[in-house]
Amino acid sequence: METTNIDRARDLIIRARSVFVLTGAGISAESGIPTFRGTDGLWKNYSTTDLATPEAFKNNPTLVWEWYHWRQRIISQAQPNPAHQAIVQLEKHAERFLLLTQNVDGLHVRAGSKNVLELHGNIFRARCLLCGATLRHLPPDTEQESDLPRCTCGGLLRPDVVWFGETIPQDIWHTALTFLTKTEVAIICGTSGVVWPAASIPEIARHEGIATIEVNLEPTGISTMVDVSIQGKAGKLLPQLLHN
Ligand code: BV8
Ligand code: ZN
Repeated sequence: METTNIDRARDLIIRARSVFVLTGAGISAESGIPTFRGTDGLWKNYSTTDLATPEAFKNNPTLVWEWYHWRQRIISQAQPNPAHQAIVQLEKHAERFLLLTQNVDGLHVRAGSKNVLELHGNIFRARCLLCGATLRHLPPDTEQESDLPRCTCGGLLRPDVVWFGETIPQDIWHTALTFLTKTEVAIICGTSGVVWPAASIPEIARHEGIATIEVNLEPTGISTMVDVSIQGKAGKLLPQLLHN
């Protein structure tokens, strides 16, 4: 009987004592959260890259906070989906496990993942531009975005996420790469692979001779680079992959 890509991927995972997972917006799509580059990624005709920048916040903090509060409301109503849950099970079975997510929605932690690094920050955390304090921040009850969120010190708060043009947290990046170079299998799930430096992970894995598996709805720029590329919905495929 022909060995399917799922069989090959499942075999790689079962044999691995150490597993690295990289996720992107696609893993939260089945929780109803718009992806970044998909058709549903637009808000009031702004593209995400128009708004997720320091310049956008400097020019119009009210508009940027309105976008983040809109996203926070969608995420608060959302639930982790079977893809998030399958990764929780994988972590329980692997001897060594690390999940690096590009997502800021916090759904992996809500699903029960433990060893999670949030490369681009968290949408429910804000940071004070004046004193640097970080704190949990939820959207105002009313949709009116009259006042900008302020710190107790009076400073303006910004979302504690990494915007385009901002450097990623070097400690997180270093921890992720150190783990990656010592792992046997890297699963790359639900990312279009266009945002750097996360997009460099499949290349680094291949260079280190690590087996790479991609799970994505459609082919991406890394599909020809990985050892096994499986197309379909993460919520359906990951449970199949990870349940031996
Ligand atoms: C930095 C937080 C440098 C904010 C985000 C080198 C080359 C080219 C460009 C650059 C480069 N170096 C830096 C850049 C610029 C930039 C960049 O990469 N730009 C891109 C657009 C070209 N990178 C940066 O600015 C980064 N910083 O490198 O610093 C530097 C150095 C010194 C000094 C100063 C600076 C910082 C990037 C971080 C940006 N912040 N998020 C917020 O969320 O509000 S990125 C944002 O995109 C999200 O985090 C998102 O997760 C991430 C990546 O996108 P994806 O997750 O892949 O989502 P996308 O919608 O694209 O794709 C979804 C995928 O899922 C699709 O493939 C789809 O098919 C699939 N899918 C959908 N449904 C399903 C599914 N798959 C499975 N099942 C499904 N059901
Ligand atoms: Zn402050």
